[in-house]
Amino acid sequence: MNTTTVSDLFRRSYGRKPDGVFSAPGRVNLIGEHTDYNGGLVLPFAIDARAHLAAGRADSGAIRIMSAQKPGEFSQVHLDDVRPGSPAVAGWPGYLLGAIWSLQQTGRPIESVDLVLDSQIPAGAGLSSSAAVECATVLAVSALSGYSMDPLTIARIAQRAENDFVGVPCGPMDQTASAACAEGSVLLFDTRSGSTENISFDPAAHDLTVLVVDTQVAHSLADGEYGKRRTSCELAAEILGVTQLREVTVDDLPAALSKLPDDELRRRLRHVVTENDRVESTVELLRAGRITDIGPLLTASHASLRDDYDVSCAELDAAVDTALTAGALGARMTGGGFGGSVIALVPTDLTDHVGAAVVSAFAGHGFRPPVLRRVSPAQGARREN
Ligand code: GAF
Repeated sequence: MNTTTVSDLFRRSYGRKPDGVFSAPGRVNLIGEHTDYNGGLVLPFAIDARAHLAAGRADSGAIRIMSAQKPGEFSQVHLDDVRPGSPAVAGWPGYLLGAIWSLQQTGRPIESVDLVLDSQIPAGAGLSSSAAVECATVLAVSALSGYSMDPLTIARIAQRAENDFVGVPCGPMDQTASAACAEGSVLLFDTRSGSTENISFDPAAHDLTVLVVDTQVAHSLADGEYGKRRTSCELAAEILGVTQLREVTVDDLPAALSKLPDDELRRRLRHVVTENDRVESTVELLRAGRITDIGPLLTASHASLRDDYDVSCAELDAAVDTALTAGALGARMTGGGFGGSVIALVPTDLTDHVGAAVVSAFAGHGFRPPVLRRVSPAQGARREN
């Protein structure tokens, strides 16, 4: 569905034209995983799958929400009931209502609004469908209320929705990618300083393709493992006497490792420190126009997430190993892990071959068939009309 069709659905649902159509993209993270809640570096790009939101001002005293993907479901919540934990906000509408609540928490009065959502980003695939919906909602409702907002403010409000309303303790990467990425670029986001820089990333110009393998293993950050990783990192930081693990450099690593009391904490630390270093190396290569050379860094990131951070799974490992054997220059899980998607950097003329090899390997393992997508770096959240 596109801007015109989401507008049509709005008109059919609410009997008038929307006041605006807005959209925000999903993302893949090229490299820099589980670093964003450690003050570290991340390097995501927005993908060309978006959540569209048609929005219109209303005077019903309520937020009314429909979704093209859930045609039978209609949500109507009085403005006074838009608060965390209210029975009225359960299920998928919670992402939109959470964004509106979070916007209210900034002190900006919000009026009632009618919304129609149409998202082409699969949920649970590790492609940040929820961040896209939150960012599109913040953008739409703030624009309709007359507030102009920069992308990083949108991202912060959207992240608060995820943390304090939906209840997922994520870091700032996904919402920042969805709000602030530029077409044809990866976003270097330093989560310690808050600085962002879009760096040119054009695989097609080098006859390369980024292939996403969605393992169809639905990941959930709410199930506790993600929170446990965060807690381990906070504990390691406390023992080392630093505010965040970002303060530990690769040079400091041997000494820091020797101060930690157990193997699990040591492996968590080693992942975070080496991953920040890999992001820096990747950025250097991209700035030098050497995109073809980043493959080994992607693959090393996967090994670290699998062996030190323990966030991979059999399907992710099979996708990475098969893609590499079939000719990918590098491959890694992307996002939180425990399922979700792999990205592989593949010479374009080998993309079909690599995809077929992964499908065949999944069948051989008895896994569900994966879903393959070619992705290109796309524009962050924007007003469509
Ligand atoms: C998920 C989280 F939402 C992000 O904040 C980030 O921590 C990521 O996992 C791991 O890099 O996508």
